[in-house]
Amino acid sequence: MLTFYSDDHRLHHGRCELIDGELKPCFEMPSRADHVLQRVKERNLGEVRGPNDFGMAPIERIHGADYLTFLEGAWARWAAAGNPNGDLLPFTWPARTLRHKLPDSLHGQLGYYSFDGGAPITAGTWQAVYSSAQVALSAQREIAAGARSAFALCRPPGHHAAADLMGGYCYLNNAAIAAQACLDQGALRVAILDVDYHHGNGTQSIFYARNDVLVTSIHGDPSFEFPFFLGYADEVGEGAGRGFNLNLPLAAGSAWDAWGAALDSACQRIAAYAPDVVLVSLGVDTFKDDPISQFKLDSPDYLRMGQRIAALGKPTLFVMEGGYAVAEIGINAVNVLEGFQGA
Ligand code: OKP
Ligand code: ZN
Repeated sequence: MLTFYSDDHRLHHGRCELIDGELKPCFEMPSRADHVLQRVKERNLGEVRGPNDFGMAPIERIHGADYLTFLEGAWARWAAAGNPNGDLLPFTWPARTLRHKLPDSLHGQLGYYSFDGGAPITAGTWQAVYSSAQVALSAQREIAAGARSAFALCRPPGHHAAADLMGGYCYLNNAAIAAQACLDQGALRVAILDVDYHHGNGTQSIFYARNDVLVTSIHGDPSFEFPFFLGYADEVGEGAGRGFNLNLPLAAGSAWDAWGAALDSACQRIAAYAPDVVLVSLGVDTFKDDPISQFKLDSPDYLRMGQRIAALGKPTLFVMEGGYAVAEIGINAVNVLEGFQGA
C-alpha cells in the first residue's frame, strides 16, 4: 500500500488548548504524524510519496470561497494588526439569539467561521492544511488509477470541518475533498466509514442532503462527548440524502465487542449501498489509553478492524484523522492497514 505524506504538517503546531479551565499543550501535535510515518517504514508497508499539487479547485468543491479566503489570510491580518505573541483563537460564536451576520473584525470572523475554540491558527496553518488536503487528493488519485488501497497520512485532521466552519483541530475536510474528487473522476457512489472516536460532524453536514456519498460513523455518543451537537442515531439524512447517513453512537467504556458489532452494522449498510470506493476516516483515538477519549480498543483490535473493512472487497482510501496516545498511534493506525492487507 502506498502512503502519501508531507512534512508541511510541521508548519502547524498550535501552542495551547483550554482543557478543564487550564491552558494545556495541544494534544493535536506534530509528533503524531511522525510516529505514524515511522511505523509505516518499520513495517515496510510500502513506498512513501510526497503529494502532487492539485491546486484549489478540488478544495473549492467542498469549502466556500469566503471561508477559504479567510483561512488563508487570517494570520497575515493578525500579524498586521499587531505583534502576535499567541495563536489566533476564537472566543465568541453566533449562538442562539445572536445574528449570523459576518462582521468586519478579524475576531468576529474567527468566531463566525468556527464552532469551538479548539482550532488555533498559527503562522503555518494554511500551508499545513493545504498540503494535508493535497496528501488526501494524491492518495485518491492512486485509487482512481486502480489501486486497491492507499493511505493518506493527513495532518491536521479534517472530519470536524464543515463547508465554512473549522473546529475540533480541523480546518479543511480532507476526507470530503477526496470523496468529491472520486465522484468528479467518475465514481457514482462513495461510502465514508468514520471510525474516529469523535463524530465527524463536518463530513456529515457536507453530505447530509446527498445520496452519492453514504456517511457512516461509529463514535462516542454526543450526549456525553464532543462535538456534543451532532452525531445522534436519529440523524439519517434529509431530502435526497434521507437514509444515506448512519450514526452509531456508543457508550463510554465501549470495547471491541460493542465496537466490532457496530462496525458490522456499518459494513452491512455500506455493502448494500454498493459503493465504487470506500473512504475510511481513520482515527485511532478509540484506543484504551487515548488521553481525551473513553473507548477501550486494544492494539490487536485494529488488525480486526482492517480485516473487516477489507471484507467489503472495495477500493479503499484511508485518510488519517485523530489519535492522541502519541506513542501508540503508529502501531494502531498501521495495524488497521496491515489487517486490511493481510485479509
Ligand atoms: C478531533 B478528532 C477534550 C476536548 C476535546 C476537541 C477534540 C477534537 C478531536 N476535553 N476537544 O476527532 O480526533
Ligand atoms: Zn477524534
